[in-house]
Amino acid sequence: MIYYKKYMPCALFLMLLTASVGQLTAQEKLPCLKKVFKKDFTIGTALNTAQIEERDPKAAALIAEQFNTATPENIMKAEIIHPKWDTYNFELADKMVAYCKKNNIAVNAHTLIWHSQLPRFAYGIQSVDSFKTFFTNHISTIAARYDGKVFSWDVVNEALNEDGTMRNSVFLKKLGDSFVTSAFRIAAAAAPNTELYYNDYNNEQPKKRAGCIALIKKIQEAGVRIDGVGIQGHWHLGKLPLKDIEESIEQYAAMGLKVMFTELDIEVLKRDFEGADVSQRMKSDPTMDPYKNGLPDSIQEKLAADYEALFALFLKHRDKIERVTFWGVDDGQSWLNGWPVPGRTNYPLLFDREFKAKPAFYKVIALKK
Ligand code: 9MR
Repeated sequence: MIYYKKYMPCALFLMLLTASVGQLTAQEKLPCLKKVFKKDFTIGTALNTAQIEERDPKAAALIAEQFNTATPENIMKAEIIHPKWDTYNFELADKMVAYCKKNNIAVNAHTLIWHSQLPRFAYGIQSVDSFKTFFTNHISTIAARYDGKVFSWDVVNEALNEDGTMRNSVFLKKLGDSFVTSAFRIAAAAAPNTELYYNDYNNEQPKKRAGCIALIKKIQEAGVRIDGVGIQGHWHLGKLPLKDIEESIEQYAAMGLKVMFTELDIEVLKRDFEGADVSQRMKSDPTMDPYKNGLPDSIQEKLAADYEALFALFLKHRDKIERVTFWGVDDGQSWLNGWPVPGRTNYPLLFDREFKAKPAFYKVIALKK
């Protein structure tokens, strides 16, 4: 990828940061994730609209300096990019592609087929034939438009239940369980120059992993191209499933797949279930939001230790891992401030709300020293 060839010096980031927040001196050098892990895997972030439009100069400087790949957090999802049967809205996706090109960032496009964030009209389609037409047009129009402009696509997102069976989505109901293979077949024809991935959460867990392996085998046995699998990685402080993650890396790689961690964050607040099913919610009460005024050092250290253990495992399997993407640039952006309880103050990423590197950042970097 040409995007990886040119890197702006980290010193520029330092100067901007020094000027804007006044917390680093010109002598201090903040290491760059994308450079430190250059020989291991690419380092990504999710980008929201404000970031794509460069509304905050501090975020803009940090993104360009730290990351060499990015995933649109929402703007390429069907409800935004394909709001009506015959209307596509490419404005924001085009902006993202241009922004990333300018900053030497490879785009992982997200996502073609997902049961969530579908446009309203899709739920109203009655006949199977019309649904097939919607499905085919949606994938081929969007995948063809961005072929050669994005590096990869999450072709299908979250098609599985926790027990490894197929989720009872509108796609399953209308098209049957071959819809996943069909989606990859259509995407491969429309986007021959784009890598194609299956993406899910909890697919490192043994039962869901077995379902994921069976699903991908079906695609491979049909002679349809699939290049990799994404493990989202929405995990919890002190509960990293390291053994399951390691087994998953090995088993997916043994199928000839590239392995990616696609939506990494570590939740520090209370939640009584695992995963990232956006339809699940919990009641709000003050005890659910204990760190409104800052994260205690003890929790900060635990977070750093978790990230250190995770990246040590990633490095051990650097030959199989293609990309590690954080689900957001800084803690202020994280979707975990709003889910499963609205309005909490969460701390799941490597950069804080002022875009300052947290202890977890330095622990991860120190693994390469
Ligand atoms: O981070 C995204 C958030 O802004 C949206 O409100 C949410 C809506 O469904 O989707 C979030 O991103 C999800 C991703 O697309 C797929 N895996 C789970 C992510 C977190 O919910």
